Amino acid sequence: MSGLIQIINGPNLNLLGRRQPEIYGYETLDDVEADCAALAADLDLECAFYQSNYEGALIDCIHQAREKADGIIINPAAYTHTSVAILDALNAFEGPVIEVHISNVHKRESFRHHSYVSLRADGVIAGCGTEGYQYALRRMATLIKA
Ligand code: CA2
Repeated sequence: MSGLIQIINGPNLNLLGRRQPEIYGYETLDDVEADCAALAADLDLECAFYQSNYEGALIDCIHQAREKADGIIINPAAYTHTSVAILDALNAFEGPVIEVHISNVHKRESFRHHSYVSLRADGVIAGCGTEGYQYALRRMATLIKA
C-alpha cells in the first residue's frame, strides 16, 4: 500500500440510510465504508474510517492523522458551518484535505453556504450523494502520488 487516507465523518452521519433518504440517499455509513475500502484497494491506498458525534473526538482523530495518514477526507457535517476548532486542527495537518458533502449545501438553507473547513480544503465535493466519497478518494490518489 502506498498511502493511508483517514476518512472522517461528523455528527448524525451514523444515521445515514436510516432517515431523510430524499436528502442523503439509502446507503448506510457501513456501505460507504465498504465502498471506500474496495476502491482504495484498487487505487493501491488504504483507508481508515471514523465517525463521531463529538467535536473534540473529531479533532483528536485529526491530530492522530498527523502521525499516520497521508491525506484526510472529511465530511464535518454541521460542524462544517460552525467549527473554527476543526479548521485549526486541519491547518495543523500537512497532507491534502478533501471536504465532502453528500447533499448540495449551496442549494439548501443559507447557513449551510459557508464552510470554515473550505478555508483549508484542497478540494470540495458537494451534491454527488455518497459517490462523493469515491470521487474524493480518486482525487486523493492523484494528490498523494503527485
Ligand atoms: O450534505 C452533507 O453531507 C452535510 O455535511 C450533512 C450534514 C449537514 O449539517 C451539512 O450541512 C451537509 C448533516 C448530516 C446529518 O446526516 C443525517 C443522515 C441521515 C439522517 C439524518 C441525518
